[in-house]
Amino acid sequence: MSDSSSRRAFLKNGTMGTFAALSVGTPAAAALSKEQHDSPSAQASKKQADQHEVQDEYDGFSRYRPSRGHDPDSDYYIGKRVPGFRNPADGPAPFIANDLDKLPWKMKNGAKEFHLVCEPVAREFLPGHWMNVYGFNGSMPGPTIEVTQGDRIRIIVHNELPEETSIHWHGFELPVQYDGAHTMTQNPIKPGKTFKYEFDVHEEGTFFYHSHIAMQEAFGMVGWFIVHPQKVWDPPVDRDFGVIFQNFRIDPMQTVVNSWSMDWNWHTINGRSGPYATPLVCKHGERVRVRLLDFSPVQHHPIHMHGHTFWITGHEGARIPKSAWIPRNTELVGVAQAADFEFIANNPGDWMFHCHMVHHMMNHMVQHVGPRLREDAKVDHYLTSLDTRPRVKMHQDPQFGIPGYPQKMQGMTMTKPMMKKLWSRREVKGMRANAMMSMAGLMTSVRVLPDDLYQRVMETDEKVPKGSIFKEIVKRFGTIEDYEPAPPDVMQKMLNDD
Ligand SMILES: [Cu+2]
Repeated sequence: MSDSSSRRAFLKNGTMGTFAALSVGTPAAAALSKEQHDSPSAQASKKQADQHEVQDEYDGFSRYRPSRGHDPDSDYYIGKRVPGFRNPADGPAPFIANDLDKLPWKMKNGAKEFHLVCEPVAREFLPGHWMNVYGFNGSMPGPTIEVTQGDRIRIIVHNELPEETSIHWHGFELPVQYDGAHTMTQNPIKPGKTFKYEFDVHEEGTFFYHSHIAMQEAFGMVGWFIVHPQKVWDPPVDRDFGVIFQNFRIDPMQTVVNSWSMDWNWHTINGRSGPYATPLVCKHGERVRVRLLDFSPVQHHPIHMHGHTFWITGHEGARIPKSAWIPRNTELVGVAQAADFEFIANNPGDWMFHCHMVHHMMNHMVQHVGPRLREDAKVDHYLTSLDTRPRVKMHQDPQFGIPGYPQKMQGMTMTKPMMKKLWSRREVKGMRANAMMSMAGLMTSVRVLPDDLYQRVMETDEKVPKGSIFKEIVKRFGTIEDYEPAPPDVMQKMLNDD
C-alpha cells in the first residue's frame, strides 16, 4: 500500500468513525455506514485513485488541507498542476451546468444534428417569481450544446419568436455564411422559419451561442457550447461546472424585461437567482473546474471564491498555456467573456462563490433601503401621487408578494412553499438553517464535502437535518467549541417550514 492510498484509507476510516458517532445507533445510519463501505462510487473512486496513483502531497502542497506549497516556481504551487482522481483514459469529466438541460443530438449524414428552438420562455428566477424572457427549447439560458473537437455539427434553428432572429456561435472560426450576423452574413430568420448552420469544429474550449439581435440578448438568449478536447486536458479534473451570470431589468409589478434600460435589478446564475441558484458540490481533495460566462448586457462581474485559491486556466478564446496560469481569489469577468477557474478542493465547507459588486449581491439593489412601493398604494395611485405617497412599511403587506419583487427575502419572510422549494434540492442538504439568507442575486456556493458526507448529501435519499453536514465539517476540520449554531428562532421557523 502506497503512502497516498494509506492516507486515503485513514481519512475514510477516521471520518467513518466520526460519522458513526454523529448518528448514534439509528438503523438508517448503520445501513448507510455499510453502504459507504460498499458503495460503487466509493469503490470506483478508490479504484481510480489506485490506478492513477494520485498523491496527497506535492512539493508541500496538500490536496486535503489548506496549503500553499513551498516554491512559487514549483509546478505544484497552490495546487497548480495537482491532478484530480480521474483517469484521463476515461475521457473528460462530464460537464455540469446546474439547472440547465443538455441539447440532444442525432448523427445524420456525418454530422451531429441539433435542433434549437428560439421562443418566449417563462423562467422561475426565485421560487414563485416567474419571469417572461426569451430563450431556447423552453429554457433560459438555453440547453447546453456539448461536442468533441473534430466533430462536424449541424444546428437547425427554428424561430418561434414573434420577431426575426439569427444565432451567433461565439468564438468559432467557421465559414462566414454560418456566423449568424443577421443581414451582414445571412438573411434574418423570419418568425416560423428555420435556418441551418453547419460547420466543422476544429477548436476546443469554452464557447457559447446567442441571438445576435441586441435586445434579444438582453432578454436572455444565450446557452453553453462546450467543446471537449480530443486529448483530455492536463491535469485531469474531477468536476467541470458551468455557470452563466446574467442581469436583467424587470420593474416591480412587471414580469417582462425592459431591454432598453441601462439599469439592472435582477441577477441570475444559470437562470436562477441566489439562493435558488444551485450550489456546486464536490468531494474533498478533487480537482475542480468552474467555467464562468458573463452574459450580462452591460455589467462586468468581479467573481470571488472563498476558502480556496484558484488558477485561471482558460478564457473564451482558448485554454491558456500552463506557464501563464495565474492564481487568484477574485477574477474580473467582462461582458461576453468566459473564464475557466481550476482549484484543488482542499478546504472542506460551504464556501460563497459570488460576484463582488454590492449591487449584484441583491436583487432590485434595495435590500438595505427597503422597497420602493408604499403601503396601501396601488401602482397607478403611486405614480399619480408621488408627492403624497404613504410612508414605507417594509415586508408586511401582501402586495410585496407581487411578481418581480423579491424583497420578502429580507427577514426570512419567504413563504412556506418558497422555502420548501429552496430546501428540497439535494445540493443544499445539511447546510446551516439560515444559509439561504446570505445568498441573493449573483451568489451561490461551492460545497467541498468529505467522501462520506458527499455520499450522504448527493447519493442517498436519507433525511439530512439542516446544519448537520456543516456542523460535522466544523467538528472534523475546525474548532467545534467555537461553533455557534443558527439562532433558534430562525432555525425553528425554517424547521417549521419543512
Ligand atoms: Cu456582478
